[in-house]
Amino acid sequence: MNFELMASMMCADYGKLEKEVRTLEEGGIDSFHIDIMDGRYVPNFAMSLNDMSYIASATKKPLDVHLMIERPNNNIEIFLTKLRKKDTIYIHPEAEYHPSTTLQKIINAGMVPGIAINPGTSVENVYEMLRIVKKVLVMSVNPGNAGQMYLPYVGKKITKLLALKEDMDFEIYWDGACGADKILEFAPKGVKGFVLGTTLLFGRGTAYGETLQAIRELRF
Ligand code: S6P
Ligand code: MG
Repeated sequence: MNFELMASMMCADYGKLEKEVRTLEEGGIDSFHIDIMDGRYVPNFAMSLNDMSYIASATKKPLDVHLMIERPNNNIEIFLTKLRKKDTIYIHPEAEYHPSTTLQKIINAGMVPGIAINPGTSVENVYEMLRIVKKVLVMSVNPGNAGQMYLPYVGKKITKLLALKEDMDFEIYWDGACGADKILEFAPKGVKGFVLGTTLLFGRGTAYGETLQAIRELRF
C-alpha cells in the first residue's frame, strides 16, 4: 500500500541531531515534520529556525513545516526564503485574518501549500481553502505537544474529507498519536501520510529502520 511516513522532529534527540537525521533517512523516512511553535498560538515553544535550516541542509528529503504560530503572514517570508521548493508549509487558518493570502504566498513561491485542522475545527470552516491547498493535516490531538492521547471524534472528520479530496484535489495527512492501528485503519481509506512521534517511532528503544520497515510490512 502506498502511504508516506513523516518523522516528527520535535521528538528527536537533539544531542545527536545529525545522526538522527541520517538514521531516519537511511531507515526510509519519506519526509521530516518540523513543528514550529511560538508560545502564543499554542502553549509551548518548539523547534527553532536554526533547527529547521540545519535539517534542510542535512537531507535531500522534503520538509513538512507545521506552523503553529499566530499570524503566519507576518513571518511567512522567513520560511519561504529558508525552505526549498519541494517543502510543504502548513498554516492553521484560525491563526490568520486572511489565510488565503498566506497560502497564495506559499503557492507563488513554488512550494506546497497546506492547512492544519485542529480537532475542534470543522471541515465547513475551512471548506473554501480545500480548493487552494494540496495537503490537509488533520490533527488528532490538540496542537502544542507530543505524547498526547488520540481524540476519537476526529475520525468522522476524516471520513468527510475523504469524500471531498478527489474533487477538490488535496491529500490528507495525519498528525498526532499515530499508532500502527491508525495506519491500518486509515491508509486503506485513502489517508496519504502519517506523522510519527513518540507513539510509534521515537524513544521506544527500537531502531528507526526496524520500526519503519515493520510499518511498511503491515498487513492490510
Ligand atoms: C503536536 C504536533 C505533532 C506532534 C506529534 C508527535 O502539536 O503538531 O506533530 O509532534 O503528534 O507524535 P506523538 O506520537 O508523540 O503524538
Ligand atoms: Mg505537527
